Amino acid sequence: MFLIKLGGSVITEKTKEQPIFKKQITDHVAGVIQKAEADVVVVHGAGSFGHVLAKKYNLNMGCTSDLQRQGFAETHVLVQQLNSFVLQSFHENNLPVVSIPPHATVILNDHAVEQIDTDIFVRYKKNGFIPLTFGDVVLDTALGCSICSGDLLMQVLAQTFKPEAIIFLMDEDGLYTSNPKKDKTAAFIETIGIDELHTLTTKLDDHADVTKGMEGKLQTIAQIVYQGSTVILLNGNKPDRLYDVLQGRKTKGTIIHR
Ligand code: IP8
Repeated sequence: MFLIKLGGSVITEKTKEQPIFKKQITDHVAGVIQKAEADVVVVHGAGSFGHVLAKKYNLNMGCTSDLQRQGFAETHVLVQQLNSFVLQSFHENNLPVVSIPPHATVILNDHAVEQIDTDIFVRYKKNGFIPLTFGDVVLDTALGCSICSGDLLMQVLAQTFKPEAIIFLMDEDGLYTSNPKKDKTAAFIETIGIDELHTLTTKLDDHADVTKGMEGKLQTIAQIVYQGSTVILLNGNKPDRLYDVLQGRKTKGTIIHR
């Protein structure tokens, strides 16, 4: 099976303050998963539906004031809305998808997983469903509340399902030696080991979102690869590449290995 993360920058306009869902591209990704008849578990990021408010109310630092609790609720409403949009898109593409919301199934303790109901994912999957979860606001024993990123969920679900490949769909073709949006000399990386990954993190960390941006993402990916899985980074705006991977074919993307 494949574990797939739809990055927030693929399914939302992440550079805009206003939450805008990118329905067309989400439909296209869902259509590719349907066409490939792939066995999948899907996670999606929050993009502009989560990071703007989470930052405004400093939610990753906890919920200690009434204002932060209001901020938690406001963020909860928006990420839940995004999840409904993604759910609808998958459903319209005839995928038997079911939403598993982290705010009701995950408890963190100072950002680390204290409790998560992975059994519900396993059971839905055994019954032929596609579990769909997402970056969300959650309870945190030490902090009151914090943010559970989709990347953290990928790490936990990778341990649970031991997928043949773990795919991150992002808004670039994969990794580059430097930020391709700023540096024209950036060279594309087809394959990289986790040891070298550490050398890239600082160079790529230009946009800090509440879950530590690219640096946080690469740290989590390194953990996933360390646990024994291969990670593939693909351009989510070119869903045919996802189709190739789901069909076991080679395509343009970055493979991260031990
Ligand atoms: O986009 C963040 O999830 P991510 C979730 O996967 C919130 O990092 C609520 C900001």
